[in-house]
Amino acid sequence: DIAIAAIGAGRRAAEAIDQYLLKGMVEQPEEPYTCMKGEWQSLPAEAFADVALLDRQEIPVHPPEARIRNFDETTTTWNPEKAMAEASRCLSCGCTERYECTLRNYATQYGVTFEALEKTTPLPIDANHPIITRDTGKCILCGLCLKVCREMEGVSALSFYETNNVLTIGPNDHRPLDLTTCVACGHCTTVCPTGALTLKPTLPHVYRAIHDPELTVVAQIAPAVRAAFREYYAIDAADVMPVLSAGLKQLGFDYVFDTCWAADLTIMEEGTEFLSRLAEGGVLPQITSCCPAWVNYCEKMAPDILPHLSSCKSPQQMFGAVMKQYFAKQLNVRPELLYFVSIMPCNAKKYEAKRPEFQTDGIPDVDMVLTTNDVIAMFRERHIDPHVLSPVPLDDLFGKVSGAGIIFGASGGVAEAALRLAAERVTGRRMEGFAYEGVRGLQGVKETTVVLGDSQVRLAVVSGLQNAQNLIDRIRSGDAPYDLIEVMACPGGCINGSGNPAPLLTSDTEQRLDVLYRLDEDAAIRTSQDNPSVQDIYANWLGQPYSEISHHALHTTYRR
Ligand code: HC1
Ligand code: SF4
Repeated sequence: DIAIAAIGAGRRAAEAIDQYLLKGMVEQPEEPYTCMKGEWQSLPAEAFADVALLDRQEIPVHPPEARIRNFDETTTTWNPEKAMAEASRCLSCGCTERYECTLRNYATQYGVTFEALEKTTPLPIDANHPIITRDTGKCILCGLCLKVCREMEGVSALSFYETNNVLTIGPNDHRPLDLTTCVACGHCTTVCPTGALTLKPTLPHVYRAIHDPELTVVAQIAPAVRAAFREYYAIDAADVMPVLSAGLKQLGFDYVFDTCWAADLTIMEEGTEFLSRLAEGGVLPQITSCCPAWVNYCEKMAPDILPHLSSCKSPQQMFGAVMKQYFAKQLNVRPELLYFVSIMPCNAKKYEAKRPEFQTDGIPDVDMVLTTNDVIAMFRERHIDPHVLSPVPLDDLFGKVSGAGIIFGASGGVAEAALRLAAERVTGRRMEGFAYEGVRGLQGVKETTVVLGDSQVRLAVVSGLQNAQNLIDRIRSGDAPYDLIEVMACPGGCINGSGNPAPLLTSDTEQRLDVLYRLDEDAAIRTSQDNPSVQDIYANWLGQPYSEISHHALHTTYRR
């Protein structure tokens, strides 16, 4: 019955399914939010009755105003019967948006009136992409996905095309999305107003894990999440992580860690790799590989550039390896019973976590990725208000992070963190200043030369994949005289990832950048090499940076 409701009633059934999942009453369906375009009209009333029953009596999850806004903007009192009647006239978009219906807003703005849908033959749904479902039947040809893909991300995986006299938008050559130039950045899903492009659901998996008494559920929080979370809830930057940690503990997480710790670990490995390439005549420029959309782009569009990529796993995946190979042992639990959830500003991180490179004997290092938006949705669903939470410090063992790890979330941050290590290693002296202004800021391309003792390091930092493509062209033509290059797919870096709430103004992005640099300035530890809990993991497990154990656990090879 519930499955029928899910097929029939779109958004409301999706909510119901979430609730049943929460209570462990149904299995996670493969595609619970797929809408069949008007098919619901032929469903028996009981299908709706189930949804209504949940809405009215069992778990009052959503604020009534939000429901009313969705179904009847003029009603001021929540009236389930009326809402159900309204629902039967509602657009059956089936997207997972719960509180704000962009399509309805557009419809109002453009004065669209609705008539009963005629039955049409559903167009095939492309569900092969690891993180995105594409349902062409819901497309209203607004063109926003195409615009964001081409103009913001610089990828052009989507275009207008005509099939059987029907104009639609989709991948070039009608191929499944994953087989196009799509880098899985996820930005198209954030602008699609109808659910034609949606992210595959992750919340139900996480709810299920935190309700499973057999599992130890651990979270890591990425550097750029704190900047967007601070902005969304207007809380003090210094309080964001302890408040987030408190909220996650209330949701049921057992441990909460900061990905900045793993960013410090990455710098130990990537900085050492860079110095060894410099010393031994390795492939230069070395290019960062922590942005998964950039790695996807390289594999698909520029495989000849892959030898330039650092062999280091990203901080997300390094932390995954540490969890399953080290922390699980400390806790005395089997790796498959340690469920590791990343909280990221980025949907491509979901793609990265699913890569076969990052699994051991079929057990993923990172089990599930939530975005900042997902966590905000969970807090809303469970009535967790960050403003009234008592801050809870992050858990020990990986509890200390450096400012170098925090600035990873901004374009230029990885390069600067690496310089803070390289400067000390090359000169053999402690550094007095830590800021490298030449790599900071929101410009899409930054170039600078840094003098380290008797040596010079030539750097380029690019964000936005169209800028990366220009750089690739220059590398190919021998006109890229750099030693180290940082690439982030999203303009400005992870702070602008598709999993963070969209910044409304440029000043929001500037503020996010500012927050990370201020947290760095206020940090007790400024360099990755000074992080005592990173030093501990070398003493207790890895030996030296770039050692054989590190290579096995923390490095990879990208080739397609
Ligand atoms: Fe990023 Fe990274 S900085 S890629 O932008 O190297 O997403 O925040 O988590 O892994 O640390 C994203 C951010 C993030 C990784 C780190
Ligand atoms: Fe384009 Fe990113 Fe959407 Fe892929 S996920 S189609 S790259 S916008």
